[in-house]
Amino acid sequence: MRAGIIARYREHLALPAQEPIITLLEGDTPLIPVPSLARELGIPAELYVKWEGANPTGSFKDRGMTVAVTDAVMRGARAVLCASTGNTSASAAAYAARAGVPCYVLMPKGAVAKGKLAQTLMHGARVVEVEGNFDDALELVRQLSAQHGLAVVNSINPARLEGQKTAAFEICDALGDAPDFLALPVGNAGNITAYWMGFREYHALGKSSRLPRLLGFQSAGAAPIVEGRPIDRPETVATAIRIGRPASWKKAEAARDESGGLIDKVTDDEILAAYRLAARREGVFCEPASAASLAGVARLAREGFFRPGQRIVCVLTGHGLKDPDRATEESDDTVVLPARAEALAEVLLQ
Ligand code: AN7
Repeated sequence: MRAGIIARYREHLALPAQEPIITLLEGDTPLIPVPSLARELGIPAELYVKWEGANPTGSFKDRGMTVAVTDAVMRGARAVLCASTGNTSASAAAYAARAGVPCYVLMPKGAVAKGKLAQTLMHGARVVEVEGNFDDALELVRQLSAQHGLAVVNSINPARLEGQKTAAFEICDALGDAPDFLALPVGNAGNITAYWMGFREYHALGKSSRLPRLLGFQSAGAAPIVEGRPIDRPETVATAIRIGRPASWKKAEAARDESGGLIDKVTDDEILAAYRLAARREGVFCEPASAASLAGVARLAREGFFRPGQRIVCVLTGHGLKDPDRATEESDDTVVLPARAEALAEVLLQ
């Protein structure tokens, strides 16, 4: 039975005992072995995906949002506020609806996938499209919250990272230990920070015998950490990680260095190839940003990076249904036929 991450991991969360807990029974997502994908990508190691699209609003953000919104309600927040490329806002809007508090969202104008916008609006958030990018929107959020006492639920809120670290616990619980490598997309860099917190904490408690090396991947057109400088006009098909000034930049570098890992970039073409492959070979339909983790691992595999016997977990951070435009663009057209059996057989069975 799903219990939600607060009930399940309460003793590990820096959260005072409190009611009510605002939850949609997030977490407990599947860790799926993907041997066909491993074969196809020439990976000699065991490959798994952590399927975060199985969360209530279809992304990993729900793990952080249950803690952040519970905390905001406890503090008597008037409303919650976030900047978002779409998944944070979908999650914030859902948890705010459940808590009965207003949700205000600043989005980069015209740059959010349709499914995410639909979710955010459907849950009743007040959405403002900012004439700028995500980084501009987050800067506005910082200014606004300071002046008006609103609860910011972006990952600059430590409660978000507390919740998101539970994904690392689940992976260790499922495998019986930490994997050799954990690969994930990097945008605002909150998630890589949270995973590293989670793995370190489990290790310190003796619940795992070792620590994984973290492999973070940014889009080539939005790779500030890789380039070592902020990107003023980030561009990528992976709109979720179209971020030029990650808030947790330094913490992501620390996670990379302390774990002996790396943060690299992958091109849009590599991302889209991995996106299609996961859907077609394994039945796992993630969004483009999520496929950056697979694309990065595919690249490293080509360079002979992995060894037999190792275990790699790729975090698939969000569901493919969030970006229906990209999905249809990357797929074949449908066939239109008159409603007659002969015509059908001719097309399908030739
Ligand atoms: C699917 O929703 O920043 O490095 O505003 O939606 O922790 O930022 C989303 C980020 C990866 C990057 N995969 O995680 C937002 C937002 C998906 C995402 C990331 C995001 P971070």
